Amino acid sequence: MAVNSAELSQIVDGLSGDVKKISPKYFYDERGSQLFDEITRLPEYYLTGAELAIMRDNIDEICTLVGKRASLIEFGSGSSLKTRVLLEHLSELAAYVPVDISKQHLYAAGAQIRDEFPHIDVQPVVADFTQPFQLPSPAVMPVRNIVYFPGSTIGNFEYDAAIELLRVMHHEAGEDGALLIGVDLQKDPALIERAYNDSAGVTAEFNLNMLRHLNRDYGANFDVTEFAHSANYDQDNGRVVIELISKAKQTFAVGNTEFELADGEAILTEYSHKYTLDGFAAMAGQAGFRVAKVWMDAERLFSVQYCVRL
Ligand code: SAH
Ligand code: AVI
Repeated sequence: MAVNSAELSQIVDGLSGDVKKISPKYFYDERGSQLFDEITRLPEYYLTGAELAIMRDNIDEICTLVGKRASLIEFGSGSSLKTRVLLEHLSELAAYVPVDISKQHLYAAGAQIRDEFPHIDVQPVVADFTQPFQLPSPAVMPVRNIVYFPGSTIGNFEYDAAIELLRVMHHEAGEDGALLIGVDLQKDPALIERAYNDSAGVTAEFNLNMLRHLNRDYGANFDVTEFAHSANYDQDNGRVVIELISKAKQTFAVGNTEFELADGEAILTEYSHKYTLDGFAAMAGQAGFRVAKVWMDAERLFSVQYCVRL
């Protein structure tokens, strides 16, 4: 497979700063997407269960807000798990457009959705949603676009990048459109930390798999056995800091560029921000959205929010 030179430069740049970092989008090769699916089934990972419960408990109201003949455009659709609740209940949909960077996984999920919902026009798009990409034109003209962004994937973006991404969604939603988004909430730090340090070690495997992905597709030579998973909740900044910690002094290369790591030095692989309702509303406001409706689970662990244009 030819190495994508823009992505290679992005990886090398990220590893060249004072804090070494790699974008979380590199978690998601085929194995990474499967590992994420496993994470969603872990007892410690409260996010998925809470979000599914919110969707099921409020599906009639959500469907009324979505309305008829909308095009449902999902950013980072993965296995489209939560989307099925919507697809089962939306009586008329102009199209379902799942957008994801993880190609094989997206196509497999798209094919399965087509089998399960043969009446729905499913149009998968392989794209990095942080870069400009083309949306397909559905066979039936949609009345409006609903951008769906479940899972609290917004939390994997730093403040400015999150606003930029919300602005892209604002643009894709268009004049009459809206955003339906899953937003994880601040809570007991111990509960949050457990979700990212599961006892079965699946999150650790997910984190380490990023190095395998870079070795296979980007000409890196990480020794995966020389890294350990780490996830700590930084309460001051309301975010989980997920890192790979070097177990020894070592060198590695990505393409032709060599790097040194001290024993105990970290590579930052992901932030997972947790929000207050006010904090998210302010951020959405910066991108031109007003939060029109918030649903939460009984324990107020997670929220699903319906945002319209200001
Ligand atoms: N929405 C699903 C999956 C969340 S996991 C759920 O809630 O369960 C995050 C998903 O976003 C993965 O499928 C990953 O491949 C995708 N993703 C992450 N960064 C992306 C990017 N920059 N562009 C496109 N897809 C991305
Ligand atoms: C996709 N995203 C919202 C997940 C999260 O919880 O931040 C990714 C993840 N990282 C570790 N576990 C799950």
